[in-house]
Amino acid sequence: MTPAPPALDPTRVRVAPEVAAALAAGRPVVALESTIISHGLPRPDNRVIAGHIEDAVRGEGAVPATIAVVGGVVHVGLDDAALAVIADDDGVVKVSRRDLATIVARGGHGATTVAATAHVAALAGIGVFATGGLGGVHRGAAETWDESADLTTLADTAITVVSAGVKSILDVPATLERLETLNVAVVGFGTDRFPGFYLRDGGHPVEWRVDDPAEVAAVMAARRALAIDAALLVVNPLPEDRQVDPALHDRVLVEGLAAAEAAGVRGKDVTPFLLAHFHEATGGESLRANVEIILANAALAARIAVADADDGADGR
Ligand code: PSU
Ligand code: MN
Repeated sequence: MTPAPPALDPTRVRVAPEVAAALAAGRPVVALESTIISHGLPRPDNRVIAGHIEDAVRGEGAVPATIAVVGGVVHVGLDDAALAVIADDDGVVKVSRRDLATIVARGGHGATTVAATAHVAALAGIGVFATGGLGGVHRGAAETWDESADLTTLADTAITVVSAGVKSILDVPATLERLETLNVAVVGFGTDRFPGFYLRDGGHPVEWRVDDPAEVAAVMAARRALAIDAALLVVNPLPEDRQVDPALHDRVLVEGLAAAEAAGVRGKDVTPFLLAHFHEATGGESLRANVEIILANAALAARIAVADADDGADGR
């Protein structure tokens, strides 16, 4: 179980009452990111799916805490009005960790990436976080230097993150190398292979395998005892029969990379551009997989948070 949350300035960070009560009582809480709602999923489904993600956490006995910035206040746990802003407002900015303070100072709306969400979750004392796919090293990064701040944030943020690996829109082997360099531990949940988001097997091995949430909780407890302040990444693949057809995947990937290049897309617009291309070019098949992934990750994160809270109750 995570240590008692620190006191926060409520004019800048507002922890929803249900989340605050759960944290104070040592009950399981799962943080959720909001960039997937604003920039990763199409309207109007995005708002409905956001609700389903929270339901998936509740279904396993944990409290969901979706994180976003609304009117310059970082929200840890969104009410309906705040969710409506993040899902539907055209003024919502994609906010990484470096942007957080600026958007707060300006009083703006922001959807948090994995980096920003992990930072806020750790600040609020939340130990487990679910996302779909992590950012990583982009193809061509040796020239563009385009590497997601998700990686360096996970290097110095003590949190357990559940993701379906990274998408093949990225340079997957380079991302794995960076995770190693940055001291981010990776464990495969029910797999020895690093998942490729839409694909069960992203083409590379994972060194450590776990098969049970209690095993993850045991690793979390050991990490606390050893004061390891980097993230633990739990990679959770789609079942084989739920993945996107690999041939379709490979074709759409090549087209999407070429389209991004032709359109001159750069910087933080690259990921949303490629995600939108996938959703369109697969006729909704990638969206189907994306939704299944985030629901599965939310449920697994909740089971891990429950196992971790049980450990805490045993005094570990
Ligand atoms: N990768 C995905 N889906 C996503 C994202 C990444 O497969 O929705 C989002 C996440 O919020 C992630 C962010 O933290 O994009 C990374 O963006 P960038 O590469 O600009 O750091
Ligand atoms: Mn980038």
